[in-house]
Amino acid sequence: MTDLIVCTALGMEARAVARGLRPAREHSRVRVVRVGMGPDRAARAAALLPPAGALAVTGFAGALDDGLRPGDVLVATEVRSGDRVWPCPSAPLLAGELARAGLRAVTGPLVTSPRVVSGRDRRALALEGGIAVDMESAPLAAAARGRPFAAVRVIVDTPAAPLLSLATMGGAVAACRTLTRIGPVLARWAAATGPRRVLLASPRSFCAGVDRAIEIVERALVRFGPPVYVRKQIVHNAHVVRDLERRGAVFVDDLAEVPELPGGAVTVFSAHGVSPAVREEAGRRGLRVVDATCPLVAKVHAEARRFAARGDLVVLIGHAGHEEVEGVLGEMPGAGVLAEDEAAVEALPASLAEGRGVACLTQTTLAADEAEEVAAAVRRRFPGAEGPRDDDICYATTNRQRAVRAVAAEAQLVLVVGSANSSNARRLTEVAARSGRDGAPLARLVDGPGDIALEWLRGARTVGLTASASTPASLVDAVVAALGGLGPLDVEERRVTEENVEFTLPKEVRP
Ligand code: 0JX
Ligand code: SF4
Repeated sequence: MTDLIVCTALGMEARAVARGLRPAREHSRVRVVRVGMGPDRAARAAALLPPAGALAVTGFAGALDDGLRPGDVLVATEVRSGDRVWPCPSAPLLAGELARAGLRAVTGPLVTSPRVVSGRDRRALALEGGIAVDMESAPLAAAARGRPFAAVRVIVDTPAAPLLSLATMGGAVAACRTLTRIGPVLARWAAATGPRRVLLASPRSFCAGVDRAIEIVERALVRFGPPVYVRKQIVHNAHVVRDLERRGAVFVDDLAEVPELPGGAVTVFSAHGVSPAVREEAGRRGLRVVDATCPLVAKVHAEARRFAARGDLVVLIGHAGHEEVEGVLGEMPGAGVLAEDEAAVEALPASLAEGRGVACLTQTTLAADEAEEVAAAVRRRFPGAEGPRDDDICYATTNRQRAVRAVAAEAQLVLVVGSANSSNARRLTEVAARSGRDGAPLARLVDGPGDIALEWLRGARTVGLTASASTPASLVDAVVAALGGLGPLDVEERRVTEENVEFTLPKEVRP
């Protein structure tokens, strides 16, 4: 059976994409089929197509959306014709891959029209929600009958530069070059198709501290109205931050960026906590603070103050520059030292501990196995050192690491959904990479489906999937949906424990 059939309307489109597919044709069965122009010819050709693992349609398209420019590559999230809609769930994967290939990829609904549209027709289709229009995709989408299907079109004309204008003719040459670059991406997409199993690690995604922190910002926006200032990212997730920004939150790196407002600007401290110096500055500035520090981070602060007050040297195991680490170190000036790894512990001068006890704390989001090795080094270096407590690394971090270990043992690929600046997301990825049974699985941190490289999926029949404590569950759903566009999915959950932790809200935003 053919692995991939790529359909185009015109001969020039077929030749352009075939050039790009040439290398792929050496090791897989790829056919380029010219179906002719218009839905009727495409439907007739579709009826004659041989069976194939995956079906794609490519070529030129017209923009309906004013935001699209000639040369943009539209990856259809769905193909519409009249009342019929064919979803194309793998669109985010393809769009991400095209973007990494250097193309300007956008996703959105593609409408198939029976004729070339212009003027009023174009506006009518735009009002129905389509962002681009072609004349062949719908009958081909219908012919796919549930097999992986993709429609990838290069925009050649726009509402401002309609078809057959001089500008459009010039654009056709550039569009052909773009089609050639789309070829290898379609080949990688086809190579990633096939049935697979997805093992969902559970627990995954938001912890109680993140739920609370986001709710605090949402409630502050409702109660006080925008703008609500937030010191640092409320949690380390780009999607959460973008969503709250849209709703009126203003994220600042430093309190100095918060303006003077009558009565004091409403300012939220992030889930990762702040040092006493930041609290003092907020007090001096008369800011109306709402503290979203996770109670479990606050507990580590309290331990730091207790150890420092009794005169101990306090070794904090954590990562330099992380906001939580800066906040905790700020609680114990002159008493706290940071150790990132065993070597850092060995390098601590013995004189630091002369005449005083030694205690040890950890950041809440470390890899439990690594942190234990560093803690053991602290105990070797300073016999009698107290701590860290088992629950310094919080319940959510521990549970997500246990769960990812369970799925990694069975998977060829583990996807961790989370942002690159999230400590717990990075630790989950590292834990997964160390947890394979027969050799480590490939473990990758992705912010969303668009970050998944198609080559990782090639041959990965079992994919483990988890998300950091700061990642919305909707992003995991988006990854599952996108993988579902590559073939039949069998989704199973691997639950290692139940979570039922809840925290109360601070009084400023309590109902
Ligand atoms: O970078 P971290 O893992 O500490 O933070 P993130 O990703 O925002 O996770 C939730 C907040 C955790 C605080 O302990
Ligand atoms: Fe709190 Fe743990 Fe979540 Fe951090 S990861 S916010 S410490 S529950």
